[in-house]
Amino acid sequence: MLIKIPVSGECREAEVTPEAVYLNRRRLLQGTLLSVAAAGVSPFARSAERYEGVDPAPAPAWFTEKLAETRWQAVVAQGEAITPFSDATHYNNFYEFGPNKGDPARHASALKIEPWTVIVDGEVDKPGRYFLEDLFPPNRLEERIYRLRCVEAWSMVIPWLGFPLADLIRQLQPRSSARYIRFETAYRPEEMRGTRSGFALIDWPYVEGLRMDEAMHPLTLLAVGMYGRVLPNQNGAPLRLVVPWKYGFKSIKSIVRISFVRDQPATTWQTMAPREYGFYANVNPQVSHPRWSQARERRLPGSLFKPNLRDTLLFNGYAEQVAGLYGAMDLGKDY
Ligand SMILES: Nc1nc2c(c(=O)[nH]1)N[C@H]1C(S)=C(S)[C@@H](COP(=O)(O)O)O[C@H]1N2
Ligand SMILES: [Mo]
Repeated sequence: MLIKIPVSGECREAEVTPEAVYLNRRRLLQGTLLSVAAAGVSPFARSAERYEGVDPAPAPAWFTEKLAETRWQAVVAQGEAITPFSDATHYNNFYEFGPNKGDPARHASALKIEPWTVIVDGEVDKPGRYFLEDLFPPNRLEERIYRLRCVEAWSMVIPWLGFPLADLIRQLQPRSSARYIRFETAYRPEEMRGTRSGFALIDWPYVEGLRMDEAMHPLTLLAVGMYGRVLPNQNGAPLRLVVPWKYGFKSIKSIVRISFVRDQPATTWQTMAPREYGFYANVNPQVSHPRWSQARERRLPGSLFKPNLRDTLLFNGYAEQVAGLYGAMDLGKDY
């Protein structure tokens, strides 16, 4: 099914490419000729080779098959560079593996991701325990380049591979009583050293949620890859949520359970510090965190001498697409 993502946030590949996308052109050309000759694969198929410095990593068959048909859909403002792969994979928040930005890259490989199952339950006609491969809508994967804005005031630009959450929701047939979706991350102390330490007052498993209309919005993605390859464990393999107009903590990683529920779910950060982190968590430069301003952000990579600051945009720059979801809401109150 074709979704049309309208308006100004959208731009064509050609507009992003020159200064923005870290393409390895020579390898791309060679790779294209080879794959066309060998297998008749679309010359526009994307793969890790298109990005500089990306280790392609062995991928399961379902991923490789889908990759050949991946559809490009860039949703990012013009002139913004894609964050280098090494930064996107070595500066992470994934508290299950430790509190420091380097911990996930060091420790997330302990997470066993094959086989992976996801429980679907609640107000839904097709509940069950699904293997990841069986959960996929029949559509192609799409590549989406989105800004990721953390509530800690740093940001990146990441090319995700995935499919719209809406496609999966339609397939699972929620009942009209389902007004919210609740997501749960794996909780495996054996494999997740951050959950073993006394650190963090986090009450595992990590939980996030969306209102149904937010979940159905065409920008909301379930990602299985990034930079043309499978998701690295530290980025939430094998299945994570990406909600680009909300602070990064909404984009829950390594999902093992999707529940359709009547009431707004209690989510991890909101439960821990309700005055600091709301359920909605829409990116908003005018609504400060109690301890810091959200008006600006540090675009990674940066350095002490060149912090690469930029203004934070309402809804992280996706206002035209998503502001309508919040028409009557007071964004200062429902932060
Ligand atoms: N399960 C889980 N999901 C999580 C987190 C986490 O600690 N645990 N951190 C969140 C936060 S705060 C951010 S900013 C993003 C970071 O995603 P990235 O590491 O892929 O950039 O993941 C989010 N998803
Ligand atoms: Mo974050």
